[in-house]
Amino acid sequence: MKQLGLFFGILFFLFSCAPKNQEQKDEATLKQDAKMEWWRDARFGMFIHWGLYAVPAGEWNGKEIPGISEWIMARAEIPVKEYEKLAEQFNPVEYNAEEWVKLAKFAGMKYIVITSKHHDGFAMFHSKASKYNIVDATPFDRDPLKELADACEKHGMRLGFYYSQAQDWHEPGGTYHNIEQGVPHWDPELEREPLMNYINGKAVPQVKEILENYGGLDILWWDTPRGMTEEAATTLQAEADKYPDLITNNRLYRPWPGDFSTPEQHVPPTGLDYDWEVCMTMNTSWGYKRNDDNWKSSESLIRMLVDIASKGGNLLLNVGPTAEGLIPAPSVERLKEMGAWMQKNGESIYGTSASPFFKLPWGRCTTKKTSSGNILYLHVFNWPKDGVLRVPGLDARVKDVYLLTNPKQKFAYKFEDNDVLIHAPTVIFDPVNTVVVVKTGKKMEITSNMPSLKEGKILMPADFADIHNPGYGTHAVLSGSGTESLIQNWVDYRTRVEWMFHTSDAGTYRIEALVKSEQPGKLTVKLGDQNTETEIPSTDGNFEIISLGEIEISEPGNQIISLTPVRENWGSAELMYMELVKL
Ligand code: H79
Repeated sequence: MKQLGLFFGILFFLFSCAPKNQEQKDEATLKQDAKMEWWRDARFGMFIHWGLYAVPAGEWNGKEIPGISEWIMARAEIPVKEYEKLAEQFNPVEYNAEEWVKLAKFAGMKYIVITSKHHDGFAMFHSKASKYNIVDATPFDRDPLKELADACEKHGMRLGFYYSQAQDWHEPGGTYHNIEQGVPHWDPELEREPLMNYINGKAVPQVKEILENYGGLDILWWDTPRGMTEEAATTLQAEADKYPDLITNNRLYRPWPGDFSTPEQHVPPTGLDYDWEVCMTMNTSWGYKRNDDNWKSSESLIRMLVDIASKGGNLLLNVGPTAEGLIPAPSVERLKEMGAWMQKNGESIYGTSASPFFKLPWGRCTTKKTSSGNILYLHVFNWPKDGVLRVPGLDARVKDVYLLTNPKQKFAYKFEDNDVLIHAPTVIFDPVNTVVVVKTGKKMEITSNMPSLKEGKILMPADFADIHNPGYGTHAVLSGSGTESLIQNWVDYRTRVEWMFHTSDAGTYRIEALVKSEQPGKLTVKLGDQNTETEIPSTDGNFEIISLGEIEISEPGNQIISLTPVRENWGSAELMYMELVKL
């Protein structure tokens, strides 16, 4: 095993992707590291979508409007003057900023980002630049963002504001979703003006207000640069630049670096080589939507946070408070359950780095470097039924193995070939995620367990795949682990399934897969610049080994192979593994 690993030449060194030595870094990188330090350590924040849209809560004139609640004005094509009237009904007297901050804190969140103005153009703070704001236009005579800023200050919570800089459906110069296609604004009464009128007349003054009046924001979160121009972007960026510690995202313009990138409603399958934050809803809508009961389970949310941390990213998890000013009960329940887990296991999340392993069939890993060595936090989602937790390719002096929630609970371990086998009693400590801590010496090397050529075959199980789901759409999911792992609910034709593998032999390979499908479909198999379309027959609801054609590998080494449905010919499929057979 060991020789094979070396032979493949795919040794992965721990922290190989982590920052270089301090001496080697230039001044700009050091400054950026210092600015991002708290954010990188935080790992978990609360997104709050709160605005006038909480009043209709997804319904207009007695009809349910499809889609996300904060988009109701555009989706139901509500005229500006009519939408404005919602302000008269918006009186969130139950709002208690301190309760929200305490809840976020209990959940283990280290920062909050709240909508100061969404696409509807309504400011949730007292603005002198536009009367269309919560203090001047509603019966609620308070500035909720001032109250939130004070509560955050009091409880040591970092604070950011979301600001929709481009889309402003209320203003003659603001943009809207289909402006770039030349579609007129749905309200003919709203006479058009140049973008810069709105930028200079409202966006810049309001951005100045939020940056100046709320005790120094930590984050400014731009959104949807539809219809933005470079001039508009640089004008706004000039305001942000006045605050050297301010962290901003990449959504001011397209493309735009910002300080971090923002996968929305999906978790990237692997880490990114840039700071990143997944923003995610607990149900479907961001803003409060009365009939949106599509709640994710607490278990899947905890695992999502762990998954993201194991890839080196942050999770900004959303709540959509009601028009009364309350965070909906299902959200509170989930945050409390996440908090219960985080209070016991937070050490394995905060300030950790990405996993040094390729894939771990039983779960995830996060790491920390200490003065005396390394800590591996093994997050076990699927507790091993055979009592053996295999840590693949770990070459290090193991000093201690114990349960994070009870350090007195030690685990026996042994080395076998290149792996460390931890003796895991059959009792499951935490069915959601048990964290086993492995302390090692300073020297630690990890050999990748990437699928590779063995006896003429390369086996790529479902749980070694990277599933690239679209943000808005149906998500394919992975269930089970090891030989029981399975990609299910592969319904969306935009979902791409991809494997990385290694081969020591060039040549022709036959592709086989164990698939279940109800109806025939078509897939594109892609490797390098080879694209071949191949048919998937109906398997009548049974798992069958099917052939996906042949591919040519011209050079040995690491490869990526992907399967993408052909749009017109896709129903759904389940997949257990793919195998390449050397011809
Ligand atoms: O604030 C949240 C969303 O309101 C905002 N970003 C997050 C953080 C967002 N704006 N646009 N999108 C997300 C992308 C979604 C676009 C769509 Fe549509 C909305 C697809 C379907 C509804 C707009 C309406 C474009 C097509 C129809």
